[in-house]
Amino acid sequence: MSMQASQATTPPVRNPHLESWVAEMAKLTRPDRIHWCDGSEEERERFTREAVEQGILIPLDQEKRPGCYLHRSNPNDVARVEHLTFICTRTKEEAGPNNNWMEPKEAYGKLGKLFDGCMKGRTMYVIPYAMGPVGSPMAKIGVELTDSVYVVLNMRIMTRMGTDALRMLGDSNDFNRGLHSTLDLDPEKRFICHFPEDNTIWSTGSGYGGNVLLGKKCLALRIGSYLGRTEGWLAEHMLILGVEDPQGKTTYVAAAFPSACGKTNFAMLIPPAQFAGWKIWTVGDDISWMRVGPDGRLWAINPEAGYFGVAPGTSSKSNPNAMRCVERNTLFTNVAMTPDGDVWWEGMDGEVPAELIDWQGRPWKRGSTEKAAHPNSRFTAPMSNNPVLSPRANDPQGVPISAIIFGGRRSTTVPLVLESFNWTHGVYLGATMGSETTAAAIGQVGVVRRDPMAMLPFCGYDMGRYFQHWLDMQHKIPNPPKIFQVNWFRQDKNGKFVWPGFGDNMRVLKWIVDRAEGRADAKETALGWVPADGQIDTKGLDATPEQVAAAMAIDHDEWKREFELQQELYDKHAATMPRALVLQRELLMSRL
Ligand code: GTP
Ligand code: SPV
Ligand code: MN
Repeated sequence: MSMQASQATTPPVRNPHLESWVAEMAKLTRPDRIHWCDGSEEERERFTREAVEQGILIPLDQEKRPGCYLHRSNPNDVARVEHLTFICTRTKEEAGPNNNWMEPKEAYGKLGKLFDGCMKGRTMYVIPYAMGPVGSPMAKIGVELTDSVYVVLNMRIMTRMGTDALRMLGDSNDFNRGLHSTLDLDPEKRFICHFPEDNTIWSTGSGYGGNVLLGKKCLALRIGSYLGRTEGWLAEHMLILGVEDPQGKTTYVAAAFPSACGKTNFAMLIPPAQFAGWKIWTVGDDISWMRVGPDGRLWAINPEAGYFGVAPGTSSKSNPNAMRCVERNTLFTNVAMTPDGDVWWEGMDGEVPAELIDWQGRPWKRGSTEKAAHPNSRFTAPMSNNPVLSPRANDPQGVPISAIIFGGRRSTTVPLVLESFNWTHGVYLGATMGSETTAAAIGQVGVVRRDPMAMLPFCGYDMGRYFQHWLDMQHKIPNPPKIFQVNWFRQDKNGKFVWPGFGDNMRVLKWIVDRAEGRADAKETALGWVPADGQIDTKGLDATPEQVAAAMAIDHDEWKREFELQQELYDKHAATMPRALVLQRELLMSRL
């Protein structure tokens, strides 16, 4: 490590492959200091203190929110940047029409120039981390090199970070190599580049969430999906939850909803009062890695250790468990601050405060037309804060999945719940899913786009091949989960949600679990199986029978239009779209 050696802490576990790569990256970026993170409490305290001194973190009232801090990102840097995200494979075909592609040599050259000397005067933090429970055969190791202490503190919550991860790696060369620099946060220098063939990620010019916490979307989903295809498993944008029935039997479900479409809420759901004895346990709220177990079932782990959750809309009414998660040891990004040092966002409990400091640090008054918190403001909370954390969340084997759910945000057309006729039809339902865009990514909000399996921004290779991989998985899973589709977001003519959602989604989930266990009735429609009359328990539901009917309605004219909308997906992926999915679409048309 030549000139840096005297200013570097020593790695707590030695690994020559890792050390030579760190030295090489240090030669490129030229930091003043290199710090090997051990993940200790002492280290967290020190970095938190330094981040406060530098104005990167703002302490909140430590009595109201012990261990909690606020971070304000650059206003030009508040969400994922899909147009600046690249898959850098040898051929463009490998990345597919769903991804931006850059030739690997060009990408290394372009970002190499940006990285050249960029850490002068700064510290390079070496963050070893594990995605997945310690000791899990499904876990993967990554190492992120970054010049952002905010990234270090977030990665410490979101992953198993530090010496434990290094011990898991041992002297192996099999780890994801992540390099990140905020540079000067110039959007012109912002690139998120993935090199799946090298198990490498380079990220420049951003300091926000999915762009820079490289274990999350970059490794666990984009690189993960690529590895999953070659190694025969699935990396998905899915929550994982356990449904415990009154007899104490727990059934596990995984559900893919696009960004900001309800995964965290569903994963922490509290059933309505009359569901006595039913309980939901959170395994994960964003990502699921699934493999076939020795029993022929699909087994899932949550590779993460924390929640990077959407703040707006979170309240003790919509998601009481999330409110408990953020009571302590939580980092808030781009929320508003109250005059007494607490946090606030649109949709939180109680009266809107008369005065606030908005997410950009400006004074804000009640009645202002501008939002006080950014629509994509978030909390980073350790999963150990979750009162309904599944006792199996740290199980190295994961949990067996009985049902897979796909769900989009659709104000029209898509009914409350459907069960697929079979696996291939289920893959078709997931593949053709549409959803209205949200603030989780930069761009227009509220426009319907195809978001296959909620993976459009996260699939690290050609989407047609990804569909084929899903179809192929059927032959590898002797006891496959059943596949369902849901939509919580249908609206009436006045733009009001017809289905109350949140805790009441239990009513739909119960039917799904009962179907998976073979104990509920369904009726056939052109789209799939739907609950037979009376199968969705509406006792105590705050909705009229007309609203429930509107949520479940299937309108053939709307579906003929939907059928046309799907054409875009089929055209875009014509080169690799599996025949089986073309056939599924033709079958739907003939049923309609
Ligand atoms: P990412 O972290 O971006 O992947 O998002 P997520 O899928 O975990 O979304 P989250 O649960 O944070 O929900 C996003 C927004 O949807 C929040 O503002 C919620 O209040 C809202 N939401 C969640 N569930 C429901 C529901 O059942 N009905 C309605 N109407 N809104 C919901
Ligand atoms: C998402 O956008 O799906 C997220 C947030 O979960 S981020 O980590 O920023 O991608
Ligand atoms: Mn997500």
